[in-house]
Amino acid sequence: MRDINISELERKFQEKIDNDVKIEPNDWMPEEYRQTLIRQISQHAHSEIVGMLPEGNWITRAPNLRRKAVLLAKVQDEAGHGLYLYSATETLGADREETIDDLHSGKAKYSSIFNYPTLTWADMGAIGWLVDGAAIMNQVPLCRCSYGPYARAMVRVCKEESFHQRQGFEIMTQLAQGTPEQKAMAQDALNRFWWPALMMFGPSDADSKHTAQSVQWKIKRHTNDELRQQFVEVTVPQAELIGLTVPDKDLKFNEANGHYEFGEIDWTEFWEVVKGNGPCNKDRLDARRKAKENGMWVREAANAFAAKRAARKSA
Ligand code: FAQ
Repeated sequence: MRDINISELERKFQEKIDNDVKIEPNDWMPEEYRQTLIRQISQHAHSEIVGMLPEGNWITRAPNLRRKAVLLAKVQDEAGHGLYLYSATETLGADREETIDDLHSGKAKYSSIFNYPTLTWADMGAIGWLVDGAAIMNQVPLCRCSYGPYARAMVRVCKEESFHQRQGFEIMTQLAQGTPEQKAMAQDALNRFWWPALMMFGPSDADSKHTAQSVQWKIKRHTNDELRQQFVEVTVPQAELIGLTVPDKDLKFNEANGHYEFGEIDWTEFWEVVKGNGPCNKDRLDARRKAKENGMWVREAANAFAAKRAARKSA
């Protein structure tokens, strides 16, 4: 009897999804759908928070006041994105402290891209242009995700990411039009960030274990390879426009079908970084753990204040 009821609930749930009706926190949902969302949204939240570190590294060394103000605002935006996303996981019943502890223990994943170092100022341009550019390509379809709170959070996030992408492209444009040394610095940043940016879209469709189910549930609207291809289509002409060269000897425009073809991603490098063996994985987690320890007194003070106020109210 119970099985029949569950399959009826599942049928209605899938019917809603098929009709593009949003699933809201109090609606019935299959446990696997809930777990998939908690996994993806929490990894996304961790990426936003860890993603503050590579750019935070350059706030004190921005070349002028305007650049510094813009970078500071961008890094703060990323913190805001992380907070919306942690809140979205809470609507699914996840505990925020446990979610964050999973990041600090190394159990939870975050985007591979943030495990690469930011060596020069041009890296701020490359991150805005390529990393935020890839993030937008992935996140615009998430505005139509079947889960309401995630989809709505993505609307504002995408608007902000769009500003981030433009400020990065502006930095790259200026450097590419600058002195030969500045242009070389921009080219070097593109060389180092191009392939890791392509890896952000995740494993190839053949190796992606979650895509088929997530597409059926309309959590994902496109496959990893589809989004990666779109990113290449949009970004290669931008590089050409500012006189930079995409570091891929196999890249070519196929006149017959109107699409770019590009070289093979180094999947061994990708999985090594995902497993924790990238150039900065250890530094990134150490920095997050240290931030939690350093903020302990603030949380203790806030809790003590809240307890005192509650006691005063009930007296
Ligand atoms: N890095 O079966 P799939 C940003 C994992 S936000 C690390 O294809 P799925 C803003 C994946 O989790 C950037 N791990 O998985 C910003 C899974 O592991 P699991 C983050 C990766 O979920 C800009 C396994 O591989 N954006 O940049 C990666 O269907 C500048 C198998 O993969 C999001 O999180 C990777 N690149 O597709 C901030 C967007 N790729 O959980 C600061 C939302 C895959 O089974 C500065 N997420 N894995 O152990 C998504 O769209 C999806 O989760 C994908 C992966 C597309 C990332």
